[in-house]
Amino acid sequence: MSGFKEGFLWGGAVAAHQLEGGWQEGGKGASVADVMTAGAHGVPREITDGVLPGKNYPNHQAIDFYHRYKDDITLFAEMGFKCFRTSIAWTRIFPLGDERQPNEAGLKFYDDLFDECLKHGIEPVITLSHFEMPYHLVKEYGGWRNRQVIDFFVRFAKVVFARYQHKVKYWMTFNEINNQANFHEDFAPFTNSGIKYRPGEDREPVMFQAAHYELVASALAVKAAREINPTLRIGCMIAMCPIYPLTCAPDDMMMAMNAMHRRYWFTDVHVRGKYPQHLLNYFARRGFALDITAEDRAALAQGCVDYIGFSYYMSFATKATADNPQLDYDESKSLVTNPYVKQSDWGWQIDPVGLRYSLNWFWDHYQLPLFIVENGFGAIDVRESDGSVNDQYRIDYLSAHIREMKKAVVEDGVELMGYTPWGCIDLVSAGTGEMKKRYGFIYVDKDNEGQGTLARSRKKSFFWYQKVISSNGETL
Ligand code: P53
Repeated sequence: MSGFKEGFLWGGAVAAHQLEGGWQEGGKGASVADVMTAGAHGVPREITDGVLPGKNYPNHQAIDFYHRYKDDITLFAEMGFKCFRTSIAWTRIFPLGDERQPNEAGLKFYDDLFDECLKHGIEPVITLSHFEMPYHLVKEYGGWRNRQVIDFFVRFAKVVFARYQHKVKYWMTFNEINNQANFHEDFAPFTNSGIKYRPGEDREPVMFQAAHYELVASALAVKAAREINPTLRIGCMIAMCPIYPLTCAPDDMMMAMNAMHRRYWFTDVHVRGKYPQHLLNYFARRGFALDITAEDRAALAQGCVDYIGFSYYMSFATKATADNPQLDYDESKSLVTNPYVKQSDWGWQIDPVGLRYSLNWFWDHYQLPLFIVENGFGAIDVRESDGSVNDQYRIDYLSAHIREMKKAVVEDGVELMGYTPWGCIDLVSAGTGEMKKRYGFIYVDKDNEGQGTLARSRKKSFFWYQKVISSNGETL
């Protein structure tokens, strides 16, 4: 093969809460994203106890895609998108999360959105849960600490599979389910699982328990999808930051291997339907008594995913230290700077070769089709007086990554379904809540304080990506 296959899914990716806005329209309920304030690089987003007056909640309006999606999809079509990855806001369909009947106005919104995509020949690719679970489930049930949430999620999944089965073929269950491996910080436990830790709580077993319930819910959703319509394809979604050893010292290598175990075991369960032995041994060593039933194990075995969706932004590095004889990985402490790569303004290590490595790593481990559903460069854009944005740095980042992706396909023989760069239109950053951390090919006139006309304009990268798609990845 000399290049990307026919029908390769070029497109772009977003998530409902980061662009829709309309947070109370059409009967929508509040989600975890609606109680997070704006932060900045080094300033964490505040998670408030409900929506409080006087705070800045950037996701409430976001970029108003809820009202402007037709124009935005027209711009995606102009770039030549073959697919568009977004998520369904769970709170549009089940505003509280524990209702028996779905909200018709929310269902209708996504019918219209998907019809609009299909009209332009753009295939929707849909994530079920992308950092936006109903806040009511957090307050009343403790989020994914609670086994009952499995039933609520599976009900939601069945409703949307049945409703959209003829419009959406490719689905993913939980976005970046493995972010919560970083359980010492507050962001990932809350966005992944609606978990707020209590002071002094032993966080790690709580994370494993929540992740287990999500994995069971994911497996039950996969099974349900097959029963509803066997042509549906359901993937997992993993945040891939490969972890390199800082040196070739054997202990550094083992530290990196353990770190990979601790960040990527989620994929083993999604793909193989069972826990890897290293993790069961770790639970035993740490004395974690988790609620994992025989019924759960059967569900996991029957709900293995069809493909692996993953995000790739950066690689990590780690090293062994004398105070850690078991070489246990703690993401909040174990990472070191890689001296061989540069970083973005937000400290993300830029490593295109790491994408080729990641593709090979997934392929060697799992032999399932892969889908790069996020990749991109968050940067500060400057708009010239004529309105143009000369984002050559973004073009450089993306073209370097596509080159490595091509090597993985052409030279290494990895099976790759598609590529959807993140934030194809500027949107609210998940990690910081900022607008100024931009990823888009399309500029949106809005700043960190929420000021701006929300007008859309094409950046230099817009025209570049248009050529990438029309040449099927040959013109970079
Ligand atoms: P932002 C951390 C590490 C890698 C990906 O991130 C991450 C995160 C969380 O911040 O999230 C994914 O907006 C996520 C998107 C997110 C995107 O990467 O923090 O799936 O929702 O916007 C970029 O720059």
